[in-house]
Amino acid sequence: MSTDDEPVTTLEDLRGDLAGRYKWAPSGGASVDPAAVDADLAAIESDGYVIWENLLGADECRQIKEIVAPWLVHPGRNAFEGRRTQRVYSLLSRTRVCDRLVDHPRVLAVLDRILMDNYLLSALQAINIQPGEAAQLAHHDDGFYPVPRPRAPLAAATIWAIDDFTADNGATVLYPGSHRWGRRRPEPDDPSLPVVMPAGSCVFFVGTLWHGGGANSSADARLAVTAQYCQPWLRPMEAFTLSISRDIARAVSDDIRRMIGYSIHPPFVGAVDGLHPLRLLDQ
Ligand SMILES: O=C(O)CCC(=O)C(=O)O
Repeated sequence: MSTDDEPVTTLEDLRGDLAGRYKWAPSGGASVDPAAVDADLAAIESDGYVIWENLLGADECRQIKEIVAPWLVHPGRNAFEGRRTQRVYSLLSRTRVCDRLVDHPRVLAVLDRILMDNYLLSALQAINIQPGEAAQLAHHDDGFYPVPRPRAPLAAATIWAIDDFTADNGATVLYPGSHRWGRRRPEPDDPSLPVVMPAGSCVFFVGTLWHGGGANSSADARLAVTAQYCQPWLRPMEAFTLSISRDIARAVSDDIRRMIGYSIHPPFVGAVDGLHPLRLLDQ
């Protein structure tokens, strides 16, 4: 598989792209001022998260709300999903209206530094927390990968406020600094805070940060969209290669296409019949 005549003595020697035709290219995150990314990373290193206010305009939030509303029908099936919470999975296979959230340059710029090249989209969901919902079980998003802590994150998440997030309507609750914890869980005395932010804002946090959806004691529902990402050598939560048609794979951006599995983690991970998955889209 080596593309040149160099001898191959370790897998490192095979790091080049599997197919010369489909070269890795920088993500849209390359357009972000490196000083802004440095500041984001410093916040993430210190606290485990960073908040970006007003990345989306009111019209975009309204559009997302209108498109998603008809699918918000089923309550959660267990306490984790939330019995008074509605979730819409696989948003990418349903609508293009959230694409801009998934491949937002600010998000990709941070992912480019935290995860390995060819990181994957692990989930894209709408989460609507209704009045009367209790606080969600605290968790960290890469907790289902059986790799002991403390450790570097294996994943990262964004939660986009489509409605204003307030202290009493279910704003995500974070445990700042908990990304550094070892085997412990949050306890009642651990400092936590609700991510109060206006609609159109986004909180980014690493997969090791403890958090959960907040209780909603207000009179209104709280709509969010969450996009989650993982290392390219892990199995994503949602099997996008199965849920997304090839027509949709052709329609999305290069970054999204790469993140839904049309990419290779060198030297072989993600190959289809021994070839680069992008060849499927040439057919
Ligand atoms: O809805 C939220 O604010 C958080 C949801 C969450 O963390 C999850 O379901 O994994």
